[in-house]
Amino acid sequence: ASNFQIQETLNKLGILAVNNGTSTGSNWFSNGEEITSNSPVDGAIIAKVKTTSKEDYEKVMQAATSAFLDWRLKPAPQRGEIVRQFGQKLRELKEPLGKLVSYEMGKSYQEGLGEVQEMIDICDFAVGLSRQLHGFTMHSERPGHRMYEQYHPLGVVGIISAFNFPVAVWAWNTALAWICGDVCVWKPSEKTPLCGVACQKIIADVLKENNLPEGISCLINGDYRVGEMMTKDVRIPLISATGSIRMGKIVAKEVAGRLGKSLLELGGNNAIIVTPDADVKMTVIGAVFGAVGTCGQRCTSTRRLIIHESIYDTVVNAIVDAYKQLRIGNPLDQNNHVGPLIDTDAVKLYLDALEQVKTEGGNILVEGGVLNGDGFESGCYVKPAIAEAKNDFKIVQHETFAPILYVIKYSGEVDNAIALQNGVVQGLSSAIMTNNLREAERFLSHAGSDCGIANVNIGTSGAEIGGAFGGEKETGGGRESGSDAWKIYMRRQTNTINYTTELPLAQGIKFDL
Ligand code: UN1
Repeated sequence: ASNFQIQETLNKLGILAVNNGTSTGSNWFSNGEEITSNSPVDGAIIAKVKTTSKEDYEKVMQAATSAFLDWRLKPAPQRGEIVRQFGQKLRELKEPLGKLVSYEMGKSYQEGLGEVQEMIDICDFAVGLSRQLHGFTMHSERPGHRMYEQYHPLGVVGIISAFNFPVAVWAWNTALAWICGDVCVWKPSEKTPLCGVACQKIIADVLKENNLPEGISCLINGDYRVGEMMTKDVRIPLISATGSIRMGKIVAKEVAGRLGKSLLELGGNNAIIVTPDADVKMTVIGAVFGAVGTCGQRCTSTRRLIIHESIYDTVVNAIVDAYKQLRIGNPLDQNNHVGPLIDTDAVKLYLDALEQVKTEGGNILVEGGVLNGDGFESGCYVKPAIAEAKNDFKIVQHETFAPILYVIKYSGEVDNAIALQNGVVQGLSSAIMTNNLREAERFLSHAGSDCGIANVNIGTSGAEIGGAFGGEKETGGGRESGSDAWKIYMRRQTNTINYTTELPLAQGIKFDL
């Protein structure tokens, strides 16, 4: 049944239809070996997509670098108009694109739609920004001089994105990069190549309708070897990469080695602190959605709950009860809360983590396990699990991309909880549940959370696009999306202009000829 549905969805998106898994997806310049996209929903082959060979890559880069020469000359608000049209197309295609995300990646249909909504939102944000992109003006120490700074387009931006947000993370980068006057080359995850093809088709149509070169948006396909072509390429001044810490360290080194810029969004190990003054009902909703949403595969997923001993039993019991209500199954069926993991490799990592937490002395409160039988044929459906653990367990220190929640008890002051929350190498998202102003402000203070995102009375996931998104420490330090994240996509220039007939030197230096 879902195969039929996906056929219709692919047709609506205008990308090549499925023919029992034997047909190929759109090529978009590429002629390399084929990768197969399997749906974790039902295990079916959705399509095959050709990867990018060295020769293909060269063609893509030529298209991109030549498109940049035109694109950068277009006034920014006109670039914004193209992004506005792209956002409009996304509104029209929200349903099929959301469905494809759900079917190819496995997140719930609601979350698939939410992801497309994030794309639409960042387009709106970028359109407004295209009339700004402002620098500062400064007062010169010299009479009759003026100083200001301006931001210029950077060039080709390379984007490497992960399977878990197969469309939105690309849009956060491209919508901003485009209004900044850059062109983009995108390597989506090899686990979700069709989402990449679908997005490329949408923007390619917009560019064509406006008689603009397709090189403004380029797609390359394949695994890390294809990504490497970009990280090593001096023609790409900025690489924006989302994925594991391991991947980020390799990218950072490669790009820094040629003095390029990188924007890194790597792992999280996000915690919610639950203090004695927490609202238990809100805590349960925030923690459960944070831990099991997207089957625990968001960088912002809630991995740890740090609960005060005085309400530990109450909160833990309420959460364990809530887990009993969770329905696991086909994510396109809106009655289900939890869909599959991305693939069977992820299932293995999930099982290994559960083993390890037991070995290290953890106490399982909600048993995990792989589901089989009717509807679970893909082998990717697992039960969300909860384990009582210690923060310094090796497995708790590690980000497992799966629905495993570790509960950790703290006693005494909120500072003890903050120390536990900060006591990991990652620094993406964090939250505190409390109605106590002192605790909340302490958590947000210089002595509080060390993460890029710190929330009060909401969970760790579900960030809005208006804020800068990213994290500290091994999360990589990058910021994407809202606030002034656009600045990394541009080069800054300081300009000093003398409108007198004298040439005074700065710092009062005398130099008479
Ligand atoms: C990610 O998991 O890569 O805050 C990003 C959230 C989403 C973004 C997650 N808006 O959960």
